[in-house]
Amino acid sequence: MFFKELYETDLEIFRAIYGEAERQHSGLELIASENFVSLAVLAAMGSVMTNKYAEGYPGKRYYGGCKFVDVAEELARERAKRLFNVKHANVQPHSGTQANMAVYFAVLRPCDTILAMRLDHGGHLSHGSPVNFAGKLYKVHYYGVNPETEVLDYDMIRDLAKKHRPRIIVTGYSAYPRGIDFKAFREIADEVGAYLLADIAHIAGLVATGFHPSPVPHAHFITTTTHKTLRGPRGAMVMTDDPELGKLIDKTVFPGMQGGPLMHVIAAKAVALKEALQPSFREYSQQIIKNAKALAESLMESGLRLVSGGTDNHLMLVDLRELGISGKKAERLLEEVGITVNKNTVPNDPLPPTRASGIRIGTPALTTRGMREGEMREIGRIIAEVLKNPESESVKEKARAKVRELTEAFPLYETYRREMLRYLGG
Ligand code: DSN
Repeated sequence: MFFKELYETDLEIFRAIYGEAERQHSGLELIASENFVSLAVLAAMGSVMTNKYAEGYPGKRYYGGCKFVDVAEELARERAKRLFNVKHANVQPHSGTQANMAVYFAVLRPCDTILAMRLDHGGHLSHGSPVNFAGKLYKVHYYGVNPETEVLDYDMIRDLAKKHRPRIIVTGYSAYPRGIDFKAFREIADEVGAYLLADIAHIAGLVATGFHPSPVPHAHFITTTTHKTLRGPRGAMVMTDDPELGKLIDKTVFPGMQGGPLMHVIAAKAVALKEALQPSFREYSQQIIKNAKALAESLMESGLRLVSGGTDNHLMLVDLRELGISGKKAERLLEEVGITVNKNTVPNDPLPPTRASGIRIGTPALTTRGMREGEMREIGRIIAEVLKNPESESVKEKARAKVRELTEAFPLYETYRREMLRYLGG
């Protein structure tokens, strides 16, 4: 790392980065979409590959000097294909939304119909929210979870598909704690002649290691971010098992919607994908799920209600309505004791997303720190205590002390922080 140069050039940014490293170490990160990358991934991201223009694809660039960035992109593509057992991968999209945009632009025309999950039931903005480009360009119809069970209801989805005849059906969610039957989705898509897009951003690491069923070969398109359960740099990919659709995706990403790819990020994606191909990543994924189950049980034993009564993946949704506090307030209360979560709507939420009636909690980041079921049970008890006693300063004080104990026992980025602190005179 080049801390000396950063320190001498820009002390304000140096301090902000140090502050963030300390914040990550000294808090309990339970945002379901976040994780901690390895130093190897960090090194690739902070590399000279950021300097290189490489419009096009390996072997077919619009710039000279692409010999080494070609190596990086080829490795990323090959590793993605191997990890997900799929025939084609485009590793250039800068974000999950842009990956989804590539799929829509490849097969939809403006005003075509999308069928996707409602945002307040766990869908994503880019699946057709009216405030997102997808909702503005396309006609969107929504499905939701079953009101009784709070899980996907494939008969209901089939009826909606038959009624609205979408050109594409979107599955894969941002806040859904249960498994997805991709085969059932494909059958519905086939019945109405629709494409199927599986956005596996949240569950990619679990899919890659076999702890969630794979959308391959069922989905025509698979999109994922690379920074959630996959534990790579911030970015995304589009995959397909159909080589013809793969060509269409490549053309759509470049020159269709992006210019120069972020080659340093693509190099970091390659590193993360190599890490994900190791046996230790399989153990990691399994532990994410064990941890989520232990945390969910602890929260429920402490009297909190979870949407759908638990979790099968890396996340859970706490419905706060019985406690009489909003998601916004719960997020703030937990932040005060060093626990980071995000407010989240629950199905049919009476509150707007800016306040929301729930919080979303996920275990990928703390599992990376090495925490196991015992720590999860303790964290569940701390969360429940704080939320049930929102006005109690003594409860918060005790919670802060316990959070400190846990974070000190599982240090994060220790050498990185120590190295930075040397310049700050610590
Ligand atoms: N995918 C969202 C999340 O789950 O946090 C961010 O867009």
